[in-house]
Amino acid sequence: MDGAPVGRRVFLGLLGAGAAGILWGSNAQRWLEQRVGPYLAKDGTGLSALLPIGRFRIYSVTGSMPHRGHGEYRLRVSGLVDRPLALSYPELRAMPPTGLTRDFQCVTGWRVFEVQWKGVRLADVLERAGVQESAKALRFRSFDGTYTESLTLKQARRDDVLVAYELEGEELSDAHGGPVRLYVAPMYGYKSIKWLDRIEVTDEVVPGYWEERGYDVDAWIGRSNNRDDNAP
Ligand SMILES: Nc1nc2c(c(=O)[nH]1)N[C@H]1C(S)=C(S)[C@@H](COP(=O)(O)O)O[C@H]1N2
Ligand SMILES: [Mo]
Repeated sequence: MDGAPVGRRVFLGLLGAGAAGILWGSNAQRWLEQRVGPYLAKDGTGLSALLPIGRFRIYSVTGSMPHRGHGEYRLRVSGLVDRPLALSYPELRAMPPTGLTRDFQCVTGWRVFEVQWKGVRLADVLERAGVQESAKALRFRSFDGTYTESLTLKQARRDDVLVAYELEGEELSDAHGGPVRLYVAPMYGYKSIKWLDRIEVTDEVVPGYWEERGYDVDAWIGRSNNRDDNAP
């Protein structure tokens, strides 16, 4: 854990700043996310960090806020592929974009209505890498060094699964997992890994960070984790 420890006073200060940000509008929101994001508060468990910024809560299991600039960013695709990739940010941007507007739901109960996402379809990235016959699943890694996620190949090829670089019409902030994160629209938020670093194409599903801690690997909204009450 290399996040800065946050004292109660600072935390309350951030809450106040967050509330003010809502009043100032989206520019202030963005400023807040970039500037005060590194001082994320840890909750009682020490596992997750959250702050009410904008309409989202900001989660980071490491309690830190990794940063990678557009210039140095690469999305690596390796494993059971014909052409391993290291896609730069401009290369991703040059691929055909897809926009999606959907509710964003965390399995713990909070929900953000009608969030606008933009990115490239994960299916297109996989197509570019040339997935081999024996492949069955994907393993995702974050440059926070800890978080992982998984999808079956069938899930990954859905039209509503994006390698996302924009949120609400703006480049993804560090807080929301920029410059590039996964966005798995039909599943709970924990599948949407932030600070996406690497995709490994594998022959079996390897459960991700929260899945090793009890959450369902198939995280369909409304159909998993005994949360049918949240069905859309
Ligand atoms: N790397 C990383 N990705 C992550 C998480 C995390 O802690 N670390 N939390 C997940 C969970 S549980 C949710 S609900 C969403 C929250 O996205 P947000 O922080 O942009 O609101 O990110 C998901 N992706
Ligand atoms: Mo979540």
